[in-house]
Amino acid sequence: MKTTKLIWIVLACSLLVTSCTNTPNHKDSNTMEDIYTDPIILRVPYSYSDIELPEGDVGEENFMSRYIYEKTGIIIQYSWDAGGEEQYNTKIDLAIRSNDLPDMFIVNRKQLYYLVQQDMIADLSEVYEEHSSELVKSIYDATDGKALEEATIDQKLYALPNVGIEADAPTYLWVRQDWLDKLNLPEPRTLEDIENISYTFIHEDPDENGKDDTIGIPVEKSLVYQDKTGVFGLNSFFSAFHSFPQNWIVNSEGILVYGSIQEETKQALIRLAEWYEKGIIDRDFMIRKDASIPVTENQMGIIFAPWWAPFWPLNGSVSKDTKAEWNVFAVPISEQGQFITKTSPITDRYLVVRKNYSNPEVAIKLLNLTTRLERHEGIDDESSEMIRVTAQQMGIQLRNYFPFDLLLDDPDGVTKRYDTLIQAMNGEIDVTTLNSELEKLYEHVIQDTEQPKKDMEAWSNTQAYLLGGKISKEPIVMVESYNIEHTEAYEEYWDTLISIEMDYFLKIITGELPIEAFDQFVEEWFSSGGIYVLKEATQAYESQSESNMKRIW
Ligand SMILES: [Ca+2]
Repeated sequence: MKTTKLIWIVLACSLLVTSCTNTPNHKDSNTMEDIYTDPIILRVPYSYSDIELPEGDVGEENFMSRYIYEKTGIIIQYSWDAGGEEQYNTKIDLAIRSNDLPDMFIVNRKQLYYLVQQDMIADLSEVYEEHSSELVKSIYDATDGKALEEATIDQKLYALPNVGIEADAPTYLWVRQDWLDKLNLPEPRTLEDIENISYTFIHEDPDENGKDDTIGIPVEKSLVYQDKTGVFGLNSFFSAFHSFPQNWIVNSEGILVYGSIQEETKQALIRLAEWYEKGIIDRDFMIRKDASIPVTENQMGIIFAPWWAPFWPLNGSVSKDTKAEWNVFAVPISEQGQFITKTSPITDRYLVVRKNYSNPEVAIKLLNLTTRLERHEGIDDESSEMIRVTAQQMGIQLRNYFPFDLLLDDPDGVTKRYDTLIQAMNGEIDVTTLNSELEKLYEHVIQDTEQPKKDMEAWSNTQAYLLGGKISKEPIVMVESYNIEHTEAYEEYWDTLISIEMDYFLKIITGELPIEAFDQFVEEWFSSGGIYVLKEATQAYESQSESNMKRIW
């Protein structure tokens, strides 16, 4: 493909240690010179899952709100709360429909476009320029302007976007190394290798319990992840065929196409149907309530998952069976020998302020504050140290107490941590210079090396950052995926189109329909509104490339 970008992640990951260490002389950007003298009330919705507060704290009357008030003069009040992401989204949709908005809140991309269209949120262009900290600016700049561009509509910045981690894009293959060794199987590279390993695991009793109880590779019911990747998605299986279902990519002729209706996807489905028939993939994946249970029960030895799989679900496998040794591979490779992945969206969450709120700059001031805490920028003063200690005592990450869930992650964060840990282990850097987060990681690595699998948090951290960090440095061919969710036709037809697609794909995979049905699917896709979605997507893509050209010239 002409348009694919070859990104040697390896190159992007040198010279990293300095930014990971504390800079003692840095001005404490947290002691704001401009604390509001007349306190300002800010009503925010609060989304939590499993949050616990120290004794005496209730709702917004908590240590984080008191800290924010001390540092900024902003009084946080909860307009309502939601127990998790799904409920939060429903409640935000309701708030938007009834025009009863909190002062400041997080939305997804679709909600952002709608709010702008309805003129319901504030233009943050000026307050961003005026109030953003050097740190926040530098993180947005590190995305080559892409993050802010995503939140800019008609040259106005309507939101502060999050910044994701590059290492979150690929779906790797995690395999039981102890089973490979036991059965004398080579490390997987190609689709044939994976098929052979899965087949052998299923038929050769790798756990030696005398029972025929090992099953095939678990599969996510949606087959792939449209946006950010996750556990059990087959994204890398498809991309080995240069197929990108549920994604919009530019083909070798420079034309925007929908991945699901391409010939490459047909080829991938042919193979997947064969795998289903032979049991290479879990034959019960469509009726399985929770695919992580057989992983925990150690009934399977291969899963597709991102670098962070040791945090979940592999920790479950190892807690149950300490003999389990998981290894990770950047496979399957394509016929040309490349590991291919689509890009992950740089941003997918947006902090917005309702129109006519008296002080829209609070959004950027609070983001300055939370980002500084999250990044361990500068040395903590006493109250900053106190809130860290409190969160640690509760066993909950500090970020979960922030009044909004928006992180400016370091795009290179995973590989940077890997490099730093390796240097610390080799004695190449002084571990006392590490910030508290890295110090903790390093302690976990040492702990897990001395007493493997004794402490699961130490095991997860060690495996994710050493194995997952190392694999994230392997060369990857990145194929850019475009978002078209802001088009009207998308809004109107997408749900129908996706349900037609899933219906055909699942029936083809399970053999209920022959592969010839794929051509019928393509026709039906076009006639069910796909033609309009494609037309609007193409217009959006072309105007975007034009505006990109204008910027360059
Ligand atoms: Ca067995």
